[in-house]
Amino acid sequence: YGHPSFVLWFTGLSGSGKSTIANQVEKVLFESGKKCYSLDGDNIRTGLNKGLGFTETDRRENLRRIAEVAKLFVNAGNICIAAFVSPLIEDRKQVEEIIGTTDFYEIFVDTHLEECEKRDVKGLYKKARAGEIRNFTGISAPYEAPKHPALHIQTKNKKITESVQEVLNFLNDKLQ
Ligand code: GGZ
Repeated sequence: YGHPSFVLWFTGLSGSGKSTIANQVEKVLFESGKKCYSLDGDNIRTGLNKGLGFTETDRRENLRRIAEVAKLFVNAGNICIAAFVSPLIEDRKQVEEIIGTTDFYEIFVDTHLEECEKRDVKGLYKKARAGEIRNFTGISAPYEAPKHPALHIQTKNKKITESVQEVLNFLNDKLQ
């Protein structure tokens, strides 16, 4: 109550910046009095989805449960911000079906693989190239870019704050 509730679903490669952008958006929304809650690998894969890995089957189940949780947060009146690689069109479609199309906004954080790999903040790309991590998105597992995202952020030559602003502009009329 007081403001609409919906899910902002960030999809993109590991290291694309989706969590960073999502967290900044949450901060701004929170400070302007919105009820929001963020879901990401850190609070989901360590708890509810502990035990799920990165096979297609496990990712699908990971995302299905996250969608169900996101729906609960929406029903409780929140803006739910979810940041997951969610690499397959089919799986994101399942997510949208669970949450409901009218409450679901897909945001594509489009950072080229070369850039993600160059940053390699956690050293995961290096491990994936060395064959130490299997099914790594972009290296040994597919990433299917959204064809019609609600918002497409191209991060090349953009500061984080500029990408955050694009999300806030997108939300502006939804939060009037
Ligand atoms: C992709 C992996 C993998 C594999 C571990 N493939 O940069 P990060 O570290 O923090 O984000 C990635 C995160 C992806 O988890 P998600 O729950 O978002 O994935 S999915 O939506 O596909 O279920 C990365 C790390 O976990 N990670 N192994 N093989 N990312």
